[in-house]
Amino acid sequence: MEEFSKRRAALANQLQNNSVSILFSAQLQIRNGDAEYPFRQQSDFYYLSGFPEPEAVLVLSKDDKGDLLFILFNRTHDLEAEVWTGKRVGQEGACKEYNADESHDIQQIDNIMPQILANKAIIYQVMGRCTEQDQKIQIWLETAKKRLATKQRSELNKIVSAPDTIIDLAPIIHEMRLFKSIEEINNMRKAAEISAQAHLKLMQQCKPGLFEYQLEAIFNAHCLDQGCRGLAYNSIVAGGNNSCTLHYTSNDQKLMVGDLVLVDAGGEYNNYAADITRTYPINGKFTQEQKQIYNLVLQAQLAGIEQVRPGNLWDSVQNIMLEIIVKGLVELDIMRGKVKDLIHEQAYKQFYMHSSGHWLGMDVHDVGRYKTQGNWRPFEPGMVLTVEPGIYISKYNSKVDPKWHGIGVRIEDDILVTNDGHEVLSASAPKKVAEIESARN
Ligand SMILES: [Mn+2]
Repeated sequence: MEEFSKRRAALANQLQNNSVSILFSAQLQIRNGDAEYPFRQQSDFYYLSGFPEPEAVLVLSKDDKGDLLFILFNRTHDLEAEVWTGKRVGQEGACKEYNADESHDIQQIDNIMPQILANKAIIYQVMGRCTEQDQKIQIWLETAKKRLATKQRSELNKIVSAPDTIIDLAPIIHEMRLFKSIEEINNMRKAAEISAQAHLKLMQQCKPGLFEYQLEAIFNAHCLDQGCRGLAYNSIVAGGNNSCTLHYTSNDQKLMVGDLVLVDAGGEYNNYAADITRTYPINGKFTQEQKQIYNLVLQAQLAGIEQVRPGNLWDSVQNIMLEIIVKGLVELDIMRGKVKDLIHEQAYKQFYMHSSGHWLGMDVHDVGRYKTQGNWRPFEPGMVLTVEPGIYISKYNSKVDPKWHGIGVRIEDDILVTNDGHEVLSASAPKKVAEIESARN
């Protein structure tokens, strides 16, 4: 819990005196009828509190001397409800286990929040995430103003005021979240290792005749068995031409001899995501064409990963990968023209239509800016990103020789920027042709 205290202190250092920061937990979401989706805490809220329950609000109150008060509103003990849905942390637990200075019953928040806001100058909140939450803060502010107006009349010589400035909290927290601490890196390493081993298992057990969802089942089982409480996102298991649909998630088709299967899947460990893609032949052996496309994507990915080191700019990864992919496609006579022109005209977009990757953390497409002041930002130690080039040749692309049809390849790894370069967190999932072919049981 000390880690969370440190984060609150680091955030507070960036907040102005005389301010109140307000952050809402995630809410339970209905799946259908009265059944709920599994609860997943809102990432910013978890980052600052470690608190695992819904119906909670985190408040950081910073006074005019700069002293910080951590106030948590959360559910109170309710023996009857706890019989149904399990033990709650309660107010005492919030203080003892989660280091809150004060904890109040969430039912009291409409009464207490206006008191907390009184005589403060600034509200920090995450703006525009949820209308209902934005409105609640407005109501607390209104109530605070009304109460103060009454007070002002009765205590004429006291200076009382309500906040008159609202600042978005999200960019401040998100810049912090972009740089992972040692504890966070350990969680991410674990998520990546479990997921990489799951990918290896799929390679070993894949065979023609299985359905896509059966590979998905093996992946999920391995992650849950190893301590992930869920997946970081919906798995993509795409056989044959389905691999050319970037976010294919129906996963309900039969895997056919001679096709590739693309699996983009990652477990979530302690709320930290892995995001790994591997592509391999369903019957264990690449055809000539599949191998040519695969090795081209792999060559691009390895060169892209090489660019990940402190000081290099975000777009250096995509630039080198594009050059390799376009040059390769021209050599294979899949594209025609000058490499430079094809890149400039973005002609490659019919085969490679996405970016080089994204930040990775608690959210699979994690928070953090990619540009500062209009320029691509340089890599710095502690950042984690994916590098995931792909080539997708749909059977519907009539301009291409049919021998290439239905070949969709993406290779994706999770990369930590270190002091002198990078570490591939997902390295234990095989990706060389020979490794993949020999992985089959
Ligand atoms: Mn990804």
